[in-house]
Amino acid sequence: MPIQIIRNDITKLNCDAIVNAANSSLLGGGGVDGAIHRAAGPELLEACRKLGGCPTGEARITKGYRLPGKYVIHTVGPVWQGGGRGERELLVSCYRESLRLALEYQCETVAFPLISSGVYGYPKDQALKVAVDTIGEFLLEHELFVYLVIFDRASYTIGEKLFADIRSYIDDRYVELHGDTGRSRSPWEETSSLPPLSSAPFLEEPVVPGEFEEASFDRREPLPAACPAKSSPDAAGKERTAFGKSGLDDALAQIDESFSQMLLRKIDEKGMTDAQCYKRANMDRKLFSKIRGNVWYKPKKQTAVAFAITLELSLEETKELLMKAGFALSHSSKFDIIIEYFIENGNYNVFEINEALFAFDQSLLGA
Ligand code: AR6
Repeated sequence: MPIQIIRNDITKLNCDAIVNAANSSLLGGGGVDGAIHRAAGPELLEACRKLGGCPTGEARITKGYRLPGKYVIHTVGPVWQGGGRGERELLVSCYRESLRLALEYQCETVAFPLISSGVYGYPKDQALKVAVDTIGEFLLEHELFVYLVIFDRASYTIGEKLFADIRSYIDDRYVELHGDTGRSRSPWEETSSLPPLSSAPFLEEPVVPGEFEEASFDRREPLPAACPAKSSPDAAGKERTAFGKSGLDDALAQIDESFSQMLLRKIDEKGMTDAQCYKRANMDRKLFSKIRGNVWYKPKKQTAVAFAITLELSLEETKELLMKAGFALSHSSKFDIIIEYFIENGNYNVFEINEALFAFDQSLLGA
């Protein structure tokens, strides 16, 4: 199951559990701790008193009281002391222990703040990497939906060099595209052609009724007789012209491999199991079942790209897979150029790509 990075106030999220970056007394404080206690009401403090504190790197659970979610998992992150005092291990332990508690309490959705990255001073970029790596690793083995909640934009900074590299890569591709046509508009003036980041997972594009009437047919089976060519003799004549002698029926009978078929073929060729593939792609099992069960399934572009990345497809293969879902990679979109940048650099880490997409205000890959 996937991890999704969102920008939001954690107290507003309706998850089974939200995680609190507490201190070892568990008696409240500033930052996200203060916000959670304010939103949950005084009963939370009463419940915390009974827990008798919590050592650094461990976690405890209480109810959520007036919060939208059922539980609050309180974990105590390390105070940053330069990195040589076991801070990383303790922070990893905070995420693991919290996730373990969430599973024990049958939570399906959990939201984390960026633990230790505020008052406790853990450098934000490193705190983010620990969070993403640890949660990502845990989710390879367990079924949970995890939100990593970023409160302030500064928390989400990819390395300066990577940012500069991607930016100049985008500039170069843009110049390639717009260089000959008078004034070359900078990509930084445009508004994104993609939807803005949202606090909820993107909805998968449904199969449009009628558009994929043959959805349940295997492509090797003959297509159903209900073709538009039957509507009038005139229309039939036009289609014969467009498709040559054999007509529309024959053309459709030779329809190419679909997105779903190519995806499943590539998974086999790479020697992966379905589960390995959808988990690495940061994808939900249910969504993958839909794709597997419907030969004409039309995914969202982010989903298709996430699979291409997981399967470590070349740029050409990525374009082919996208084309089968009706998409292209163009130099008119920052999202597309960033994807191209990572593929060309042989970096197929979905989480790192998402960090870059986030930094450039683009939609993220995966669920
Ligand atoms: N939603 C999501 N994230 C938030 C919110 C919010 N409402 N408010 C702040 N953050 P911090 P720590 C982010 O200081 O570093 C407390 O006093 C914030 O931007 O809350 O682990 C405790 O009692 C930052 O990125 O926690 C402890 O004494 C992240 O949450 C101490 O602070 C964590 O910042 C714990 O320090």
